[in-house]
Amino acid sequence: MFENLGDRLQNALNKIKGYGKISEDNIGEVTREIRLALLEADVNYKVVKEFINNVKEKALGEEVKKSLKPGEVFVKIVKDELVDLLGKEDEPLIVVKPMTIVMMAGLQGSGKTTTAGKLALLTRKKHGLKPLLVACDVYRPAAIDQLKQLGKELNIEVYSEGKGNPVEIAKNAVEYAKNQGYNYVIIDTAGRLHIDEPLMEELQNINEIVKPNEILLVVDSMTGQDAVNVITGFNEKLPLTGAILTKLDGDTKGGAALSIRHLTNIPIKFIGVSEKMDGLEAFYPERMANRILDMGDLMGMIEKAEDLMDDEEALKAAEKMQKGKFDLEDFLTQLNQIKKLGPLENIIKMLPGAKKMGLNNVNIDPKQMAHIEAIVLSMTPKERRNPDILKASRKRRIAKGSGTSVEEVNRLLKQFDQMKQMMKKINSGNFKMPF
Ligand SMILES: Nc1nc2c(ncn2[C@@H]2O[C@H](COP(=O)(O)OP(=O)(O)OP(=O)(O)O)[C@@H](O)[C@H]2O)c(=O)[nH]1
Ligand SMILES: [Mg+2]
Repeated sequence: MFENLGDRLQNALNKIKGYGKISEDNIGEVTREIRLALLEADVNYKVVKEFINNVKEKALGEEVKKSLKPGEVFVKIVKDELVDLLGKEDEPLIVVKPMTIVMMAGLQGSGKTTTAGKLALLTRKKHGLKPLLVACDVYRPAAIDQLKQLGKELNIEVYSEGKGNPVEIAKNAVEYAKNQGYNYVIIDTAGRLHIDEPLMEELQNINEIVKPNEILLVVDSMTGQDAVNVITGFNEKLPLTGAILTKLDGDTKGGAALSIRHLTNIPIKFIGVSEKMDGLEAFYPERMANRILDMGDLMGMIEKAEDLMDDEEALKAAEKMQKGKFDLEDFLTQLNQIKKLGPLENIIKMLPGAKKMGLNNVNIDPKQMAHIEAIVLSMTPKERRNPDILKASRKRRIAKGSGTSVEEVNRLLKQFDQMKQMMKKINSGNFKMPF
């Protein structure tokens, strides 16, 4: 996500960090590089121009002159400007009313149907809402089945009348939702290759009749420069309340994201980061700017962990760690929790300075994780609680049982020991993060 842009911005900013003085002359090269980086990432040229002007104006202002570390203040200015571009304040991501109606809009293939499913799952899981999906794409033959399939997978009801008038279907669906106790109605609509009159009219009609609380524009982030036309086209015809950028997991330059807010003033609320139903993330401008500039996204990392981990288990483990009583039995529980987080690489990337430490491209071999788990599983509960009793013959048995070698068993035990030492250090307050 934004990797190329991030690299280039970081390179430009690294140069200026050490500057003792900032003047019109010496920031010329850096601002030129920032300008190119943004343009090459497909950020709209008007947006880039204003970005650079703002940065220059602030950089040559009084505050920077007075500062002892002007280079670092410059980096901060660029970061703040980036946050501004991405959306400034955090918006309420989910509108919650006694009955919320959401309409999805967007071009063909942008990800409306998939995102409708993801949103339904998220509102149920995170906000405890009762979502109902509504099939209003009556044109594409397989569209209704696609939504029904998602509904089945998620165990969320799909309201459908087959082919018919989308406006009527939407109206009936809201009635149905009220009667059945649903409180979050998500209307999936048809897409077109280009913005055309009949599509817009249909969406406007649905809007007039069911009066959605939210109209979310789904934008494929691979669209590049043209995204701006799509976004302004929809924005002129419909009172959009937010945008969702999909396919940010793909090979996208990201510029569309950096232009939406500035050109339309609608907030980006979510980003799609995988094809799977849990691949929808809340969009926070500040966190995204941090990620782009390799300043890490610790909040995101913690939230992700909190979402997936079992609170009670985590608390128990933390307590044991504090008391220095963490054993291999606990380690096994932790391994299982970590597995729930998905590929570890994705988590490590969110650390501040991950790129600088070369951690953005690490490959954690799932086989190695499996070996570790097999070794611990081949121990008896007594051995896990008390690894000191592991002498040569026991180690041989464990190696054989787990299909590994005695060296591997030894390595794991050594690593576990080191981990325990580190925990002790952390607990005694003698530990400093390496960044
Ligand atoms: N990798 C990735 N794929 C996505 C994401 N969102 C959607 N897709 C894929 O994009 C394709 C199109 O998604 P749909 O949800 O069918 O798009 P749509 O807007 O409903 O399309 P129409 O109904 O034809 O207008 C599907 O193959 C989805 O799996 C995402 O965030 N990441
Ligand atoms: Mg669809």
